Amino acid sequence: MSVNELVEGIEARQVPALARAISMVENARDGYEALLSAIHARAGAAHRIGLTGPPGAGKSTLTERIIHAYRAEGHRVAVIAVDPTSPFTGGALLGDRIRMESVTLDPDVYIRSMATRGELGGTATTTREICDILDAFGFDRIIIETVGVGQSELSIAATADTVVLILVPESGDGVQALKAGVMEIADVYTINKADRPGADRLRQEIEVMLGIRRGNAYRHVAPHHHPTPAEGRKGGKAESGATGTDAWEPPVLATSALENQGIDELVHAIEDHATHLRTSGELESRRRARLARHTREVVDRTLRHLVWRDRDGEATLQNGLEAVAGGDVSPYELAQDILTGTQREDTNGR
Ligand SMILES: Nc1nc2c(ncn2[C@@H]2O[C@H](COP(=O)(O)OP(=O)(O)OP(=O)(O)O)[C@@H](O)[C@H]2O)c(=O)[nH]1
Ligand SMILES: [Mg+2]
Repeated sequence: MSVNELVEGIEARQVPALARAISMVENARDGYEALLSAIHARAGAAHRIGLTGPPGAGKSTLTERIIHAYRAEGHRVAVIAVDPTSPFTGGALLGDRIRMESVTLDPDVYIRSMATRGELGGTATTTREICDILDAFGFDRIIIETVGVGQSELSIAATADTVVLILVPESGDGVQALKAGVMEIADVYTINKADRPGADRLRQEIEVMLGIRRGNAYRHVAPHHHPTPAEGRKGGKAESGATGTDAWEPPVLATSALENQGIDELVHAIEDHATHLRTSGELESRRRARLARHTREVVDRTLRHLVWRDRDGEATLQNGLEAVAGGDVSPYELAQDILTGTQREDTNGR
């Protein structure tokens, strides 16, 4: 299928074209950037929801519940399950597919798993691009499920408009996760497995923690100055949720995906946040920031591809390593060779 055929297929909402387009982007096959460029103008209507939390927190079970809730409202829902730990597709994700079977026969639900590949990096970038395709295809709610609360998972979650952090009573890492910088990124918290003991305590702990953070944030604001909504919108501070009269206060919810409890409240919180983003002008500024970041990342990725793939940088590195180890060539000279695509033939001659 040519790029044009894929674009037409996406416009005609043909699932095979969608699947092929996603594979093309995932594998950075020839023409993928032309494809993304062609569909770019069609994307932008979907609300993107990042769902993250420790392994086994119930993210997939919760996702399935959220899909049902959205379908009941007539939304078209796509899910990308990103597996940052496994270099292969399948495995745990196959498990997800089986669990998701109650929704996979619905043509307005699309579930795709994506394995992260270390080498040339950029999982967050690729995730964003796959979201663009799903968005252009006509899914209006896109859920991105990532495992873990580390930096790379958070950067993937940050590709979303609304980030939901899922914690569980027994994980005990609720407060830890907040310390690790999740606080800055989560828009909605939910304690899943609330059917188990300890959920209330964790919930309170997190609420207290969030309140303290907010209190700390206010210390840096001049005492008698209350920013108007317009100021809050224009200033960078409103983006962090710390200041501004219309700042978002992340709710801390409790759910039981297993017993189907608290799902409506969770979906409402996500939708409230979506409304908040739109009405406060933050959606616009977030998306602008995301476009800037994305463009930078595309430049970086192109450079990496140019140097390491097209100019065979790794071979140049391996060839020159002996000379560097022997002290004849400095790493900086070898780096220059890699950047310019120069093979160093007589490494002993210098
Ligand atoms: N008791 C209880 N168990 C739950 C709940 N939600 C999910 N589980 C169970 O927790 C286990 C893990 O659920 P998943 O939905 O696969 O969790 P996950 O976060 O997607 O897991 P990974 O993707 O492997 O990190 C399963 O056995 C679920 O049945 C819940 O609300 N209460
Ligand atoms: Mg899962």
